[in-house]
Amino acid sequence: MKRKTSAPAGKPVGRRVVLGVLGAGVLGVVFGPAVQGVWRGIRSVASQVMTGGGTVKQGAGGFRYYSIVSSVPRKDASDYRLTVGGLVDKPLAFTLDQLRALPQSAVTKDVHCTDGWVVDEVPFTGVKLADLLDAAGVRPDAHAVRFTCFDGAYSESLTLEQARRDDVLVALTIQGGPISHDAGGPVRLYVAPMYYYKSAKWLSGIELTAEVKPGYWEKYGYPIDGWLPGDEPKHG
Ligand SMILES: Nc1nc2c(c(=O)[nH]1)N[C@H]1C(S)=C(S)[C@@H](COP(=O)(O)O)O[C@H]1N2
Ligand SMILES: [Mo]
Repeated sequence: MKRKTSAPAGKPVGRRVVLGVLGAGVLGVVFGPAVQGVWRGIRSVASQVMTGGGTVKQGAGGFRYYSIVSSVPRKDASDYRLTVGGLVDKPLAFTLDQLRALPQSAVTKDVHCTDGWVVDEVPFTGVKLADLLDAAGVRPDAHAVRFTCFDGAYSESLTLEQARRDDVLVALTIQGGPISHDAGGPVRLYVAPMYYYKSAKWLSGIELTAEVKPGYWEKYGYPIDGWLPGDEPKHG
């Protein structure tokens, strides 16, 4: 899996630098023009926050390993559960085998982190999030979906319309194999049209809510809509 050379290579220079000290222009010089616009000002916020207690390290195949907590329990088919609850007619809980038995979809797209690294053409497979929402029966007063993780800390959210897209998966495989623990397995969210921070690792809960609840990084200034350039729907 090749890595785009426009992404910052090797050691993440400047990740520990306090963001407020650096203007967006300086960040642009340090990191190059790979990520533009709103992201240039807030990129690397994630890494700086995580040096406080979480982890950033070089991952496999061009990925970096991100976690906001220093250790995450391991789960497998024996103890993994995914709940679907909140504003639904029928709250559900799935084991890993039950998720594997549902119809699987494939999505392949470049993965982009707001920190500037990119992994080209990453194939994911899994269950369409929309299928799980339909199985639970979304109530009319639900307009958003909140995701929680068995790391006990991370959260993300989407509007219901975003969540129903065909390229949003509850992913069970990446690059042709099971999702490793470090990559957020056994089950992670994959929101293909958005920056990778929207793709919650170690997914354990899907909750239908009346309105969008800001996720973990949104508290640090990340936009709730993480559209990749060109993927933003015309109607907004
Ligand atoms: N639970 C959890 N999910 C997460 C994160 C995290 O720290 N914890 N980081 C996000 C960010 S910013 C990115 S870029 C990707 C990183 O995925 P990777 O560690 O598999 O490369 O996961 C996203 N999902
Ligand atoms: Mo990220």
